[in-house]
Amino acid sequence: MKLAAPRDYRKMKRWNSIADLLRDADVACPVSLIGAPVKLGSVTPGGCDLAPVVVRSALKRISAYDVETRREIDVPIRDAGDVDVADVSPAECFRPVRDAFRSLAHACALAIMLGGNNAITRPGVHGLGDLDKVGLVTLDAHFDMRDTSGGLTNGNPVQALLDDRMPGANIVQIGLAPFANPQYMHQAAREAGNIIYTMADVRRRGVEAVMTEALDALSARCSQIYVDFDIDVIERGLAPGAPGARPGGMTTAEFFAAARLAGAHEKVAAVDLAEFDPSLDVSDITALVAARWVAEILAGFSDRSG
Ligand SMILES: [Mn+2]
Repeated sequence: MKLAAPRDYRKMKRWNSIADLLRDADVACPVSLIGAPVKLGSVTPGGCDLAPVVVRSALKRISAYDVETRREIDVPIRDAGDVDVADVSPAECFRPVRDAFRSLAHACALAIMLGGNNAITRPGVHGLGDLDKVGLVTLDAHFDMRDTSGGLTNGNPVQALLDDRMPGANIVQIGLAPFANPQYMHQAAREAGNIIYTMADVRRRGVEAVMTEALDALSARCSQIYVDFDIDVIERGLAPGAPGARPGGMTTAEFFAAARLAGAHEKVAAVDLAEFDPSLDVSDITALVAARWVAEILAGFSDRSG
């Protein structure tokens, strides 16, 4: 009996990772990535500045092949490096982060910013342009509406944007955790006109329904949408490297589904991942969550028609 020649799987054996999609800073690509390692001004001081390096390294462990859709992600990513903001306050980082992110976002369809703490979100949103026309979705356990009179922190980017006259109706907040926010902030968010979905809303309706409704609502009134993924929206046990995370938060599966929908939406021009502190991580759990988040954004982006 003659045996068929074995297929040469050695030729197919290459492990393509998401890190293999990164290109140099001078190469034009549909998607761009920049690090903004802001750590000062954190309500809980830590090592959020370490995240961009750790996430890029973890991308090597994320295969570019999505077994569920049977598709290999092949979107090249312009890696613009990191803005030099590890030792400056949120107030001082505003201009360099906004300007770097603005030039990045103008040159591509989707710009990804790796924090850093959540103070990166205000300059990121300004980088897209006129606040009347920009929508913001936050996935965050917190309103991030601490008073700004004592200065900018990672606890007040949303309040700071409202102070900048961003309309509350342009802001959707998803995943707010019980017993993690004060009453006055909820009141202030409602009075500003922010659209609010608590963690219970996400659980009852499903993250896809909530995220789709949020993006549709902002599409109707905004020309571009920025989605801020504060990793502390995730259940603390599933994201130990998120200093603000609490038990009872979002599952990683829900977080990934939300990321894929954000990546797929034509009006989403920018996304950020904030509040990952590698110095608190356990067994690389949060690093791998953050790295797969990048893959999910890209998988969504690959679904765009244009
Ligand atoms: Mn936050």
